[in-house]
Amino acid sequence: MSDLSAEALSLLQTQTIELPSWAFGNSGTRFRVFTTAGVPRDPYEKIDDVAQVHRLTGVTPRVSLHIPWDRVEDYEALRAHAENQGVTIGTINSNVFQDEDYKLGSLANPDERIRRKAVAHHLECIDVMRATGSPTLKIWLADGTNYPGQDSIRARQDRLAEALSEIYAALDEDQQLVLEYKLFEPSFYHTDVPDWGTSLVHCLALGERAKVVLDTGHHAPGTNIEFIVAQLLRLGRLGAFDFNSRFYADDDLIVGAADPFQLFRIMHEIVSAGALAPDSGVGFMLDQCHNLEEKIPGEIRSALNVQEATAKALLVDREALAAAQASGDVLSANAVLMDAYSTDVRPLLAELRDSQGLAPDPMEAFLGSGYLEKIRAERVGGTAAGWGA
Ligand code: LRH
Ligand code: MN
Ligand code: MN
Repeated sequence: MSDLSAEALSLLQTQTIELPSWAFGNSGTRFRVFTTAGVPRDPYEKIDDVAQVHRLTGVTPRVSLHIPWDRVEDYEALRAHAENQGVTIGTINSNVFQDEDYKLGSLANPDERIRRKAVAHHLECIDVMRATGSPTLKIWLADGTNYPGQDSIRARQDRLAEALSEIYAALDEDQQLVLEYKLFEPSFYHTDVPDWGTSLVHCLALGERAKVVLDTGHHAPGTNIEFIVAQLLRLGRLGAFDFNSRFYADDDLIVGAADPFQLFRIMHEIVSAGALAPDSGVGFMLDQCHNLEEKIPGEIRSALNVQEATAKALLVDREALAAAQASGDVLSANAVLMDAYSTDVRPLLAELRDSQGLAPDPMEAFLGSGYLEKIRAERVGGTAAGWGA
């Protein structure tokens, strides 16, 4: 198929992208949560929509849940529902940022009672992992301060390290923890886990089953994200991506929309390190909100953007690249990458889908399927993604 080697094609076929349950609910800005007709009313219906994206794209067989946004009575029933729909439950995200008690932080809070409450929430998440078969606990903390002197930066790191080690110790042998970082927001003076270095320091102290999660929206403008990817892969500590696009801050726009070239450069590092294989331990997840566009088409577009960037990265002529690099031929080396990036891989992917019994154009297939009309008629009173709940 096209210029892809048989090996590259089989790697492309095994790539999977995990979808966030919250991408399917109503969302908005800090000014307004907008409503979209037909959005899911509960976690069961969010899973139905994930399964619909998977049926059409063939590459999204897992869903991330966020607790308590996706809290249900019976998690085993939720797991069975997912499996009946042909998908599984992937990462469990904790949430210690929407409770009055967490005003001054969660795991790094100066108040022992609140730290205990935040640890207990993570233990609940580990129970949810057991019931749903989820292998990964994802932690993102809103912890930080707004004013110099508000709290001790160093004491907060110590409290955080202690709380994380308690959570890590509660994991089963076949479970892992991924720690997400974010430059700023909601804290504006300092954030307790602001960068990959801080996340890595905590993960190294915890043990081998603690890894860094890289949200592409959580960096300063101009940050070379593929450098971070290469470094974490080198150290075996890249646990997962939260893919999305940013123009300014944590915009949560469709991955590959703002900067498809950056997505390609990231995937080039992944392919170069052999980290695309399903057993590489790197999770490819989306973390997005569709404020203006329809949710399901937004997720289809996102999955296709990741797939296209991956196909382009697989097209890189690695032998020619290595030769140009070894001989110091700067322009030829750059041209090898640009040739791959400039290739239109859409026909190749359409052909691949056709060979897998899928519609060549998943977006067109979805829009013609009647699914949107059906959920708009059936689902009345859909829920917010979480932010506006
Ligand atoms: C924080 C974040 C984190 C949360 C998600 C909803 O900005 O990226 O991953 O869990 O958004
Ligand atoms: Mn994220
Ligand atoms: Mn974010």
